[in-house]
Amino acid sequence: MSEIKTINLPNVGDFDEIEIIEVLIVPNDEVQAEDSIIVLESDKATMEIPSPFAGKIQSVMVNVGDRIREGTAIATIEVAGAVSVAETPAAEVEKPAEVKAPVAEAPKAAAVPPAASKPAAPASNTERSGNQIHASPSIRRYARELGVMLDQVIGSGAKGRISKQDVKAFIKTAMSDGGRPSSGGGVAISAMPEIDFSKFGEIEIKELSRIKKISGAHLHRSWVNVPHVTQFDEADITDLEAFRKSLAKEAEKRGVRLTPLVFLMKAVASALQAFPEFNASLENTGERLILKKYINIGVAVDTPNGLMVPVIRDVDKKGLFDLAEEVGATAGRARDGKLLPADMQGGCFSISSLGGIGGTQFTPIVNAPEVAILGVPRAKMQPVYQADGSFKPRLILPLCLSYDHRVIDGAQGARFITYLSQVITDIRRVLL
Ligand code: CAO
Repeated sequence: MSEIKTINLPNVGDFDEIEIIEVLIVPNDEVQAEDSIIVLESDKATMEIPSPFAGKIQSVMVNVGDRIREGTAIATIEVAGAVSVAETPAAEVEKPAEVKAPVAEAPKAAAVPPAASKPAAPASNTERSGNQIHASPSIRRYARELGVMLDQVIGSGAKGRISKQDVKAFIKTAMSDGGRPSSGGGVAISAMPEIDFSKFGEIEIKELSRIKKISGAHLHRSWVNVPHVTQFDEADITDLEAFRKSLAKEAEKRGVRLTPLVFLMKAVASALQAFPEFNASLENTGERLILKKYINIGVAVDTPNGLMVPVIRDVDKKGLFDLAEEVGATAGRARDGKLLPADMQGGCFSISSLGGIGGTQFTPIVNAPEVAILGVPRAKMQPVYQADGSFKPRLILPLCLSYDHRVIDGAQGARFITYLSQVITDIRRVLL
């Protein structure tokens, strides 16, 4: 039995109102769940809003240029026996649906990649059916004004749809290919030469995922704009590991996995309270520091589509089990492509834990506009020299702290990581 449902704008982040730049549906259109129905643009990002249902569009209640807010009715849709993508009950259609990745600048307060959920598979020009170009009239006009041939632009949207950002990226590449310097926050970098690798052997071209493209641009911007220093240290986590293991049964009862990560988050929260300059962002003028009174920590999550950094809020106020539950659920949503842009905003500091995988050291890239990030490689048993001249096997965790040298000087960096190492070694210090 079919049912008429209203599609409302989900929560798309910290916007009061946001402008519609494209309406991609008309009445009688058949849409699949997750097909984009409108495109929104703020001064920081453009994002496609997907339909939470599969069905036939009955009416479209919005127009290009409208400014809409969370809850605004976008369209009605006839749904056959419907449950939304996010398995939203029929009565709760106004709940946030999955929002596709913003494709422009990172929102100022965003954690690493301002990317969101499951990306639409980008299609290259050659994959477009009959060389059909998917672009809205406004994008066509924009491209015409700039003299860009749209058939040369790779669209990153569903079915290769070309966005304004794709046109901008095309122009940037074209300028770099011409050997002219490209600006990256005031730094001129000459482009890498284009090489035909097929001259040397067989090759295959693989399009980067949308999330990789977005996070790549963000990481590059951070790498180029932030003068990085990485400071290394280690912590003896033998006692911490014994404590963690002693809690394993309780964790299991609560249905959560208590990994070293949540202890590290608590230790980092404690260090951020002790060293407020690490819980800060530098104003764009480079002249003032914005100190944050909340402690939100971004956790890098490895997903099939690329790196995402959802933010766990108020870490200082939460217990280990609650944090474990939240990290598990959030990492799951990241891997399923179900994060919203808001889930990746408002971070103060990030942790990149590769401990479950391996490695002895690495140099993480600061997740600007944050000013520091902790990289955590794998802990390993090591012989540790004792005062009585003997060696004892201890579990040693390496720590890698990268920071923005404009904000943090070397002595502060060393003090922070020493403090952090002490808290991790004796986690009771979190209580001090
Ligand atoms: N040393 C030794 N063992 C560790 C460890 C460490 N530092 N960190 C985790 N482990 C163990 C865990 O305890 C777990 O073992 P048990 O199940 O026996 O307890 C195992 O490794 C796997 O842990 P995990 O990785 O599944 O869980 P986590 O809480 O440590 O991490 C998450 C969660 C989401 C951070 C992780 O899954 C992930 O995605 N990591 C990759 C992050 C990344 O890509 N960073 C790079 C960003 S920069 O390019």
